[in-house]
Amino acid sequence: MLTHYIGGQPVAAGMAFPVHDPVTGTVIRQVHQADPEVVDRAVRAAREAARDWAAMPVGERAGWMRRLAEGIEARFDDLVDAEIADTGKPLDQTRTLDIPRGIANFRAFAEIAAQRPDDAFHLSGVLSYTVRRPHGVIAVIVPWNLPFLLMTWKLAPALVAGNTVVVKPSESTPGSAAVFAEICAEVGLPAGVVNIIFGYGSAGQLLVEHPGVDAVTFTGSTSTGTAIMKTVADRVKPISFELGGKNAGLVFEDCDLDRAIEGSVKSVFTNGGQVCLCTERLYVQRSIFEEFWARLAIRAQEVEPQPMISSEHREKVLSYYALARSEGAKVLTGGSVPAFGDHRDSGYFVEPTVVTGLSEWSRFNREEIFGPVCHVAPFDSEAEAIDLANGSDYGLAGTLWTTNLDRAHRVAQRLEAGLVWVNTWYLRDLRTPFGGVKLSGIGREGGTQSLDFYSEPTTITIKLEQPDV
Ligand code: 6OD
Repeated sequence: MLTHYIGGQPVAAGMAFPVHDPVTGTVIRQVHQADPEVVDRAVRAAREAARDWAAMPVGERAGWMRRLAEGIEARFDDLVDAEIADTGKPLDQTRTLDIPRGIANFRAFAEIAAQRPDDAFHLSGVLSYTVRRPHGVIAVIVPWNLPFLLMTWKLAPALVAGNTVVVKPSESTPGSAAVFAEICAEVGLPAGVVNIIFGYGSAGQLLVEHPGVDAVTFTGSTSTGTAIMKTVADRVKPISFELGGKNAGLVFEDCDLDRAIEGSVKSVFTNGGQVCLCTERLYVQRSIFEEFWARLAIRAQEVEPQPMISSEHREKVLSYYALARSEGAKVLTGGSVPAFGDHRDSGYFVEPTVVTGLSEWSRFNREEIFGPVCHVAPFDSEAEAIDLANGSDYGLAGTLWTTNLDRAHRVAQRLEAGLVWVNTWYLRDLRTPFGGVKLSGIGREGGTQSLDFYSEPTTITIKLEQPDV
């Protein structure tokens, strides 16, 4: 039974809930659900630790971040196992992306924070400078699609900036967070600096509304984001939200076609399409449209199906497959449930799917699906491609496939998105701002932008006596 981690101790309290293996649908573990008492205990533990942690020089906190990175390295295989058990991710992806990014997150933010100068302004005998203070206690609400990557992406800057945290992982994916709790204890992180509570959305709700929580960081659906926003509005808590996406990929006739097809396969189907950055709308210049979709459909058939995180999520994705048909789409490949003839048939798989023929105003083309599926449509001009990409309520990521350098810059700068990739997808430099516009979120994390969110500046202004000269 997985227990909460509060004040440096395992805490077995609250009802039990089951976690299912998405590959087989069977129950793999039981976990304690945080009730109001558990949430309160976790926030109090974080508050008690906050003063000493904030008073520690940043260089020392950076040292703790490096120790956590080493702790992750030492428990690498356990983290891989826990992450795969909860998500059904491929081993290769887990070993090369999910867990290594945890190590990279702690190392990167240790460096960025330790090297960051304060601001100073001098003007006609007036000296102003800023000092940055942590907020105090941060609620970290983590989704199920990249559980370890996204938990550490938020924890590292929050902690190095001097905050203590209460983390609430998704109810579907508590495993790697539970191993991380053990790592915190193993490296000797001061008690109460990291607290981890488990449970459904109701536990997250109790956490964000707790008066002892000073700020909230959340990655997940736009609907949960708006609910959190309403909850924290009365106390004006700072929020950082990375929410949904309906990301467009633009494929120009001057692209390297092989590269564009392989890149699009990756951007549509990675993690079973369960990444907020995945492409769900592909627009292809008309002269190469037929060849592109035909080859994409063949490649989609070669993609190993991956399980959706839960039976509910699989039902949601399948409901969009049905919606596509009822809205008049032509299904180019997929559109159903794969039959393996083995234990996976009771799991949460759906077929990688490509459809075409829908209007831009169809629900299929407007709503985030979060599965291994995209719609392909032709365009005639660069201006039309930009309009199509921008014609969405979301604005997280865009991807361009072109060998024309001028076009790459021109189009990239006109896309209404927080992130644009050219001839690649999901290539990350952790120092860059990361986040979205419109319904895709509020604020940016990454590099110094994370440190800005996890702290507040105080400006100190001194009138200097002007010496007689
Ligand atoms: O790579 C990252 O830093 C990041 N924040 C990825 C988010 C993916 C959302 O599904």
